[in-house]
Amino acid sequence: MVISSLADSLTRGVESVGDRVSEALFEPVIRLGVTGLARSGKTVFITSLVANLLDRGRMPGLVAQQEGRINAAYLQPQPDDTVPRFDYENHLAALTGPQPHWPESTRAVSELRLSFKARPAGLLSGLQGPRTIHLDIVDYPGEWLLDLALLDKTYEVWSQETLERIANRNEATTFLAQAKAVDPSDSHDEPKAQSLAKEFASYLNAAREAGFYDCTPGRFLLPGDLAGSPVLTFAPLPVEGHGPRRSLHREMARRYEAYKSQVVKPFFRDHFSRIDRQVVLVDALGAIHNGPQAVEDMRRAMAGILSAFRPGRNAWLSQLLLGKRVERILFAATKADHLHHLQHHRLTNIMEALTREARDRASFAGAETAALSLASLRATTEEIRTHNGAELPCVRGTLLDSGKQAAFYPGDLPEDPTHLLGPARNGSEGWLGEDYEFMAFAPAHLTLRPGDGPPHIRLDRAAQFLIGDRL
Ligand SMILES: Nc1nc2c(ncn2[C@@H]2O[C@H](COP(=O)(O)OP(=O)(O)OP(=O)(O)O)[C@@H](O)[C@H]2O)c(=O)[nH]1
Ligand SMILES: [Mg+2]
Repeated sequence: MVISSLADSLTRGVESVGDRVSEALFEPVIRLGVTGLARSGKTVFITSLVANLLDRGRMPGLVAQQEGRINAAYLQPQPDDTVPRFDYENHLAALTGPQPHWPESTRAVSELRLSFKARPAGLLSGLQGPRTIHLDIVDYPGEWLLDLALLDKTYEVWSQETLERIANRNEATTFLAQAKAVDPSDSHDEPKAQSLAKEFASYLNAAREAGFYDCTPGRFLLPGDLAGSPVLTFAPLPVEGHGPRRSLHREMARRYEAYKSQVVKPFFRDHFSRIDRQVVLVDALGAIHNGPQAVEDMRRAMAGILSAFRPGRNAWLSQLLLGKRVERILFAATKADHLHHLQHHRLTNIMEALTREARDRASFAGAETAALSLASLRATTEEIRTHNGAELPCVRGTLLDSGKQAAFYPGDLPEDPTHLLGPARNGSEGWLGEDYEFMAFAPAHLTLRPGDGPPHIRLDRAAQFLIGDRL
């Protein structure tokens, strides 16, 4: 245990020295982490961001672009040979091809390197030629960050907390019945362990479908090549003490520990520890549509995610990071093209309030944070419609289900975000007096002018916050 954490921090030390040397002497590298819970819009965000950084006609908010200092941007082979490449070309073809469609769900880590040739700002700009700056974009599931909380917990504590939290969820009924029916101090029985793990995984999947955000351990949702292996064959059980040798309890606890050391820690060591800038994408509109419970869950998940960025909270992680920290974190509400721009500031207010609360809750001191609402790929146009004598700011687009064009009014977000966050925290069943509908739109047919990337909302502002100061 001690040896492995020592080794971790040594590797990290050598690497960061290497990073710093190459940064000082050669070409600076910015590692931008892009995360968010399932379906929050990570793939579309990265695809459109890269397309708009390659063709910057729609990026006036990126200061280096506005000052004419970016001479070129181009894709390059990424530095990490064992991480899958982000499939930029195929995702872009899906979004902007003759039959535009949203890209497939991804759910694993992937990476892409974009390099800039840019002249420095200010006084140096006339004296120095263009420098090369690399932007390494790393896409990873937000659920993996929530797994950090497991590192502090024993199997027994985790079991108890999980069983309590899910006790009243319909999605968990079958699993809970099964967990109650076993005696964890019975001797270990593999088919029983497998059946419990399988039922727990189907609960997690159903919970995620139902809009819950606390669906950890994250790898249960996206097992990949770990499917069926012992590190994913455990489940929370009503346990006390240590359990007798060779019992189901002991074996479950052993696997839970293996999950922590062989799944959670390697992710933090190999990916998380190297990130400089981070964007956390949040489908806030989707949560609002799902009701107060979902909004409250989302707030908790944001606090959980932020606590991974709070240095010092976790001894293992602080040792791994050796004082290095993520410098900037952007919390962005995605899919803002579901709202007329008259309502965008309200969505931003909600994100700001959520971020603030999440920060307070994680008693966060560290990175610079900001909140924003954006659309990575704008799928709608705006129009004002008169309905019962009132003017409604609507958006128009192609409905994903039927392929028909429709104008759509999603409901009136409150000017004061506490009108949403208050009921969410107080456990209200539904929103008072207002219903929030959000339709799924298909991506629009595009005819792009040369030099323009795909249409978006505030992607340039997001890019400026995340990397603008380094260009
Ligand atoms: N209207 C609109 N819809 C969007 C936008 N971005 C994402 N979406 C919708 O959100 C869905 C999920 O987007 P993805 O980018 O695939 O999300 P993800 O986070 O990569 O999802 P996973 O890979 O499943 O975790 C898309 O299929 C679209 O329906 C946007 O800018 N505008
Ligand atoms: Mg994806």
